[in-house]
Amino acid sequence: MAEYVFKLVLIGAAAVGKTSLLHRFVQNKFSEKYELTIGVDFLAKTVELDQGVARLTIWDIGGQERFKFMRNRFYDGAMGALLVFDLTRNQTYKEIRKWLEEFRQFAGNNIPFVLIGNKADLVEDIGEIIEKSEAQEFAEKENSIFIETSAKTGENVEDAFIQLVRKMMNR
Ligand code: G3D
Ligand code: MG
Repeated sequence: MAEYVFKLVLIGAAAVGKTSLLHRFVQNKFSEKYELTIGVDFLAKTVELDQGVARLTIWDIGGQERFKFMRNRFYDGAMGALLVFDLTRNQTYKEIRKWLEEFRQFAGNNIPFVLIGNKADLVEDIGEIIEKSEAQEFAEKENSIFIETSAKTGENVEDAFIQLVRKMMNR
């Protein structure tokens, strides 16, 4: 079976749920109190698909501007990204272009990513703040896909990572 080694990065504004998604995917856990991510951290996980086995290292960064100086190390060798915004905060959606630009600048132009709208569990109460069709259109235009997730319930979390891994395998 083919074997792949991939570095992925989780990017997006502060408090959109990057650390929560990482822990949900790797440890199948959700906790209300992760430490604020300081600098860079990563977790490893191996996934087996029909196309082969992928050994993943998934890097998590604080969304805070003050960590800019760590960007080189963070993005170096990245082969895919989960670009995350918070479905309940429009400002985090507005920032995805900036994150995508930065990702492409540091990691390369044609590196696959998946656009994630996280905290889907809250949308029922709050209502749809970011139009799904708009996020979908944006993703398609950038040769990507849009997936709504909840790190809290686990909804679509594994699917989002797997879709990204498939994209990386198909490159
Ligand atoms: P970040 O790593 O992108 O900065 P975190 O984000 O994973 O630290 O999450 C920020 C806050 O959002 C945390 O709450 C976390 O519990 C919450 N959160 C993350 N994902 C979800 C989700 O899918 N649904 C809901 N309802 N909440 C989520 P606190 O209260 O610690 O700020
Ligand atoms: Mg974090």
